[in-house]
Amino acid sequence: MESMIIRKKALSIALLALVIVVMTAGSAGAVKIVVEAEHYYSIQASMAKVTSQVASGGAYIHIPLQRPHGTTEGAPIDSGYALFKINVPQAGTYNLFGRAHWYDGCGNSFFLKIDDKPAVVFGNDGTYQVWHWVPRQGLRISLTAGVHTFRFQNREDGAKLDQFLLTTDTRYVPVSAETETPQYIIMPE
Ligand SMILES: [Ca+2]
Repeated sequence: MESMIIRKKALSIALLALVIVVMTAGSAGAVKIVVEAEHYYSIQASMAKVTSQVASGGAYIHIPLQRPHGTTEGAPIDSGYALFKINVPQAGTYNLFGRAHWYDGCGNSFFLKIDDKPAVVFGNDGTYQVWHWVPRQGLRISLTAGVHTFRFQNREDGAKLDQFLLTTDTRYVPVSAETETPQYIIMPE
């Protein structure tokens, strides 16, 4: 009887130690994935790549400004998009940020569709005419290990994207342009 209790105690101590090891490994091995927006897998107009001295990697993608610029919250004029294939190294909760440049309050968002999930509005903040990371606290998403697709799609003309970033470190907030991590980015053959 007593040896049974001792064995149970030893087992629970071993389990606790295992939990601690797993938790420590998780926080120490935070994943950060940085993708240049111009390194898409595929692109469809009116989403377009632009070379630029002020963009990270010398390029960004955008929905070009229309003449006249759209000033109502109507449907997008086309379904232009850029599609990315990212090989996520470990399952977990990730925060997603985009380094964006918005024209104005009617040119400050994309639709973002991850895998087969419904598209969400990405951006729509009030910072215009300057590169900045959005959303401020990141978009919290759950990802399995393996390949996932990220589709930034036309919602408003005048919206630009330079990079996007995924991290399991939920306290991390990007400030300036980041160094790309090409090992996670799948490009066409
Ligand atoms: Ca870029």
